[in-house]
Amino acid sequence: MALADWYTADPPPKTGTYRPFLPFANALRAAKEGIKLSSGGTLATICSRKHEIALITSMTKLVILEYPDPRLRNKARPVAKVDAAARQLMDDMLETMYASKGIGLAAIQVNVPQRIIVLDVSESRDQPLVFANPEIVKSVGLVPGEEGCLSVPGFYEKVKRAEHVVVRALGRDGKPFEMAADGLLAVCVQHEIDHLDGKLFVDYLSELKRQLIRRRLEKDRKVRAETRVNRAPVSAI
Ligand code: K1U
Ligand code: ZN
Repeated sequence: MALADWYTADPPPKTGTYRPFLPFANALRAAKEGIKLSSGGTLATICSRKHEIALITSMTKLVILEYPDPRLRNKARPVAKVDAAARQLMDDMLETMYASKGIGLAAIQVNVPQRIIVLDVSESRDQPLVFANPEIVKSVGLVPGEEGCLSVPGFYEKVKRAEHVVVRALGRDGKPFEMAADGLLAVCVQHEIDHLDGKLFVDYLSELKRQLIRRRLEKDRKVRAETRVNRAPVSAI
């Protein structure tokens, strides 16, 4: 999402002529959701009134590739340094994951071949986790669990994964850390690391199931593309 560039401290009056000012609405949401404001406040005129504003760090909702897009098979390269560009990518990925109602996302899914994954398996959706160069250094047990994938929309299948894992990675601050995971977190971490190696959960299914999923998604995409053409204004055809 192209988040607001501005935050206004004082909302414009709700008169009959007032129409929602999108950047303002987004900015309020951003502020509520805890997105950082820059310190440089200034003044702007909105609806003939002066408002205090401050810059907000902009974020972007990225496009998620869909199976069987061959770019999902690319292998991600290690992140050399967690710099500002890597942090921006992490933030954009989190934004994309939350907007898509996912619990994880790998950079490969947004066509960036870097070893970065983001997750939030909390019910409150307020515990983001960010991993650069994640590696599983310990795994114990093998259990089946239901999996979905934002790149394979609408399909949920059982896959066997390690029950407990320990992940080593660099955090958003570039510092190394280790985290033990089990339950949904363990499943999700393994699913996301697979993405970085060009692997999808459908690869654990039978050829027959994979084909069925691929055909359905290809058909859906065709229908969507035809609907877009039919709805396009005459001047655009
Ligand atoms: O990588 C992805 O595409 C995200 C994926 C992560 C994931 C979900 C479930 C098991 C393993 C990995 C999703 O977020 S799919 C959509 C979803 O929100 C979900 C699906 C099943 C259970 C819980 C959540
Ligand atoms: Zn996935």
